[in-house]
Amino acid sequence: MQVLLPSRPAAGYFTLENRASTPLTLVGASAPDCQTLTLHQSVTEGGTARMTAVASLPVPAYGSVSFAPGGYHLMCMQPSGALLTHRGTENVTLRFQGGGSVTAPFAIQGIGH
Ligand SMILES: [Cu+2]
Repeated sequence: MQVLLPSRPAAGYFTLENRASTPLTLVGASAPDCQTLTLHQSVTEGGTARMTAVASLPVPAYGSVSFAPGGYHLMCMQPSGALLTHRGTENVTLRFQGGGSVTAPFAIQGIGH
């Protein structure tokens, strides 16, 4: 999770790998120190960068999806707790269509890291 400024939204970057023979659809995310954690995509149109919310994101069988600056990211609104100390990890839960979920620790980084 990347914290830009306290009280500002934080962004989460990761690579989601699907090692199964069936496709997955990511439908949501949550973390204890985010009031909401939503799927976002950065897009550049006519030289202007903006973000849009993504309702769901398919992950192909044996494929992966990258969440990276300039593309998909998790947007943490109203970060609190560990996200404000710029240290440690935040347990992020990813939810998939069909009811499955996975929780993984995300390293917390302040700006400039
Ligand atoms: Cu965003």
